[in-house]
Amino acid sequence: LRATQLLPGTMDVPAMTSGTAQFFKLRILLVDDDRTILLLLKTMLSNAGHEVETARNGVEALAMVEKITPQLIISDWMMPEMDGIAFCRKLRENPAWRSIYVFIVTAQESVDRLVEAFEAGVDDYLTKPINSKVLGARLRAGQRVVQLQEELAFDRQQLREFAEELATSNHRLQQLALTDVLTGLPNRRYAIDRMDQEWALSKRVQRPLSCMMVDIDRFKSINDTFGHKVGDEALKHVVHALRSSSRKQDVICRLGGEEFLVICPDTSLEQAWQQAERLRQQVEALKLNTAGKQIQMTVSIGVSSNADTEILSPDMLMQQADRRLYAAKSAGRNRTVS
Ligand code: GH3
Ligand code: MG
Ligand code: MG
Ligand code: MG
Repeated sequence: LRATQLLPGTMDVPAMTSGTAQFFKLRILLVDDDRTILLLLKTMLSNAGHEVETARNGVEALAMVEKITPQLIISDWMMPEMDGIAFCRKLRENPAWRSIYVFIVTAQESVDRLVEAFEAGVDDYLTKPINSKVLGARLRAGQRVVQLQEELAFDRQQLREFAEELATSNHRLQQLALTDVLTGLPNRRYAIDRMDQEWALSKRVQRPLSCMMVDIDRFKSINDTFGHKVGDEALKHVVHALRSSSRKQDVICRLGGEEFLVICPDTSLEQAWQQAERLRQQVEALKLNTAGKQIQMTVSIGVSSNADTEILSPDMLMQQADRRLYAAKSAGRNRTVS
């Protein structure tokens, strides 16, 4: 009796897709307090190829939604504990469940009731007794919406991943553009930017900023004597000495060739000079051997500080250090001038 009441006419469900469109399998949740109706609908929809779960009331349904995240729900209106409308309102409170396509099944098609249902977040309704052709037709409409939504969500996810990849590779490119390949130190471009920043910071916190310009002495002759490869290794040893003689806050940059800039924030000229001397002595003490011969290396260093009232810009600070570096060269190399 119930079967005929529910499904007058035929039990077969029309194909879920029309034309050449591919069948789109739905994850469906059926909610009804009537076991017979649940079973009938479940059989029908499962036979049509869908994945179907059932719940006996709104509370059970919410738990099931949590568990399987259905794409489509067909819920009875009148149920004990939590009716279909209350269930739908609850469902829509969760943003993750906003896109679930919801049918409400009602006995009367009164305007007020339908308005109430749509206001609760229902997408479509079915009237009892459910006609299988009508169900099939409306299911297809719901399917279309679900499919479009999933395609959109997929595209959005793809876009998000693409944007992330782009940001990562952009960041890598930027780093690459600011890094010296041989030593891994920041390069001249970075040095100039960083110098500007440290200058501004030094003015703001009213602490001195110093810098040192370091150049390897007669490096060309090391290359000429031992070859470029050995020259590269020798250069790396100097970088190591630069690192070990510097403090955490110092910024060591390779300006080019065998010339380095060390930015020393919160450092007076005197402190920077002492640090430079430590570096100079470390390089002098380096024991490098190649092909049975010892490589003797030294550096010349020019030191400057913005505590000097004549230094009015980061550019002038670097120029001052450069002038003093060349003074150190002229004075015989392997020395620090401040
Ligand atoms: P000075 O004491 O006056 O600084 O003499 P110098 O020979 O060090 O100065 P110069 O500027 O004439 O030569 C620098 C040399 O450094 C020239 C170049 O062959 C060498 N050089 C620059 N970059 C590299 C590098 O990455 N690897 C190697 N092996 N040599 C380099
Ligand atoms: Mg009921
Ligand atoms: Mg040199
Ligand atoms: Mg040089």
